[in-house]
Amino acid sequence: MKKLEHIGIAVKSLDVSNKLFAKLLGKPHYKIEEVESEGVRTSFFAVGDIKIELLEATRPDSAIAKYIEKRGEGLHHLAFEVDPIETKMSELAESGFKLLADEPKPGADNKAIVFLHPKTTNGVLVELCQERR
Ligand code: CMX
Repeated sequence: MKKLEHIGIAVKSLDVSNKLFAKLLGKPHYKIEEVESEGVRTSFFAVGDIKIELLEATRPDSAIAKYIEKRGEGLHHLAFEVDPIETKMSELAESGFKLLADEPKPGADNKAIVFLHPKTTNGVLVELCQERR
């Protein structure tokens, strides 16, 4: 892993939480982006080298809607930057981690992304991401 790239937080309302996190962090979000394929609307805050990604569900079958229904708002995933993502996926699969897809897919912030199942990572949903070139 190259670095912790961002921390994803599941929220019920991006509008409400954007205000809350702006107050907490002392600066506003710098962008909002919808990822249709994931059923999410996201906003980003910069804190040093790390980003905080707030995630709001855009439809009931979104992973974020299910997460909030089951566990409430809160820490959703940790995203690590990797390069190249395919090599890291093979390495981790060989080491016994369960990947949630065979190939990386488009995520927010111009990234190719893939997730590891939280049951194989001590209950923490882990995302691998790589800048799309
Ligand atoms: N962190 C930790 N555990 C989680 C979790 C999360 N974010 N989401 C679900 N789980 C746990 C559940 O609590 C549940 O645990 P128990 O069996 O102990 O109750 C278990 O995983 C299975 O969860 P589930 O509610 O039955 O949900 P699903 O199996 O339908 O899906 C998961 C779980 C992780 C496979 C699914 O959410 C997924 O594929 N996530 C990856 C995609 C994603 O999260 N997209 C949104 C973000 C997109 C972006 O960042 O752009």
